[in-house]
Amino acid sequence: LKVTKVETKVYDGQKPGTSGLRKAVKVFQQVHYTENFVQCILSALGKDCAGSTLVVGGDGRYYGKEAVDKIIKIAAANGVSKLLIGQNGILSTPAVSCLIRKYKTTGGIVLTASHNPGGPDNDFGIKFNCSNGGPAPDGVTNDIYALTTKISTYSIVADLRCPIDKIGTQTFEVEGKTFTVEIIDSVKDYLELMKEIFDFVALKKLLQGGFKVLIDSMNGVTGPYVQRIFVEELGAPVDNTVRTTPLEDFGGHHPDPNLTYAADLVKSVASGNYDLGAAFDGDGDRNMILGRKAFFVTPSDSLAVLANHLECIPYFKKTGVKGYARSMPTGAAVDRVAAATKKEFFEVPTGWKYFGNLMDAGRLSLCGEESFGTGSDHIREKDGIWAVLAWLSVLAHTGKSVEDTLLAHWGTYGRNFFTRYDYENCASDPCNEMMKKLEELITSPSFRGTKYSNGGKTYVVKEGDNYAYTDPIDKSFASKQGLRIMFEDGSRLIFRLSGTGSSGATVRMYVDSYESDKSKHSADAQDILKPLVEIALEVSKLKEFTGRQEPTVIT
Ligand code: VG1
Ligand code: CO
Repeated sequence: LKVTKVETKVYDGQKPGTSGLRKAVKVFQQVHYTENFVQCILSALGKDCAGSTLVVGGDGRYYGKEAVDKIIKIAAANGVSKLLIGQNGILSTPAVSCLIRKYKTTGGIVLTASHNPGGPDNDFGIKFNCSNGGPAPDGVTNDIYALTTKISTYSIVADLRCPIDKIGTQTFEVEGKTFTVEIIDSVKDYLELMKEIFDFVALKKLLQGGFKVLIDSMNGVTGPYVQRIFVEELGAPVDNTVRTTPLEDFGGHHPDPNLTYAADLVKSVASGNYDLGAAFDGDGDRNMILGRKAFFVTPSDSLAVLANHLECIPYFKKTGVKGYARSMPTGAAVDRVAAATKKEFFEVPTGWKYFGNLMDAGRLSLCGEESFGTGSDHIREKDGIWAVLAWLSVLAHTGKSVEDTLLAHWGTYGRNFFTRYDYENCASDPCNEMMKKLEELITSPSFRGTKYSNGGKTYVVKEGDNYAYTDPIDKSFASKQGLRIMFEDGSRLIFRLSGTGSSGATVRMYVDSYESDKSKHSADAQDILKPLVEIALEVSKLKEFTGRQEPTVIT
């Protein structure tokens, strides 16, 4: 087979965001668009590209198979020696991370737009993960982006035909060199890892002893994983799992596990006889946990509860518990567990890539984000199925219900009330203007000490800034990671523009506030946080700038 060089032109805007390049499918379908980006990923590997092995797979969304085909042909032309590809292109994001680490590959290419809707009129995405299994750090994505602004040709083996529907190895002869493609079972290696981490005997006993779960894969990639792990291995009845067939358009839904987009699950768990409900996003790295009667566990609390119970998971008995971390906007509940257990604690910018160095350095065991992401150093991505198995391990060990676990946690540590308001798909210019004005206001010297009152509560500004982070391991610096307003009592308001949307701007407004008074712990977060929400809207003038009276989604 022969390599050909194809002339191409630069496409603007191939800049990876919080988690890879995410655009409308129609954008990726433009002539050479996908090819350009894939070529730049491989070019950015430099001398590590020739002879390398890469993992390839994604969440099964529309355009995934075409993208895999292009990657095979371009990888072959660039001297990659082997690709490990999930059958039919299916691999969850955590499974890719697992495979990269297990087979010590140079990296992997993940084809997903995560929680964004799929289908011909929706989104697609391409993300590169490095040899540690984690999303490429800013340094690498900046290199890839720089290459996309200069590209003039890409290399391809146009005549290579490689079906991806059957497990097995295929070899090709490309200009005298052997190129191998191994199509692998999408679930097997990930399942083996889960069996090393958790006590499957204990979990099976729980699920067969009357503890009922309802698990919703939202027609994303986790379906086959749920079937194999929860049904075949742990013996959950098959009708306790729903939407387990991966669909290219996720059934027309938004595959995002939260109270709004997983409303069907909430309804079923609220009215049914289930002890735990769970849902995952399109690529399987996010999770939502519900208790009986749909008692909602915020991701920030979920992280804190797991941190407080790691002794229930065999893996951590082996590795010990190193430290804890959360992204900056995440509610500060885990901070208290870290302090009480005298473990190291880190706050990092939004995006899982910022946890990787800490894990690689052996300083971080468990971390999470408010955006329904929870995970540990077993891989370098957040992991939805892992999170559910972790919760089941805790419940099997303590014999408590989800709700009682939370009440006990708040009783010990107090409760951090948290909410996030999303204003999706707003016009970009006014949002940028809002952020600019807000930054000027909150960083001006006179902002400190300002008093804001609402609903009978008064908050005094302690500090305001645009969050910046220096990685403790390699000293890399990330600036402009979100506007923070911190009050004297520890409450925080945070504003960010999303880095995962494919068009327009999405404003995220986060509110975190601590309450030690036990009598208030069962209150509704929206009631408790109302004064702070009003203050946030007032300070930012969000309604004026966005023209939106209400958020698109509240989580
Ligand atoms: C969002 C979340 C962030 C998460 C990212 C990727 O980013 O806020 O916490 O890491 O999505 O999640 P942003 O920039 O839109 O706020 V997912 O499940 O892609 O992989
Ligand atoms: Co995701």
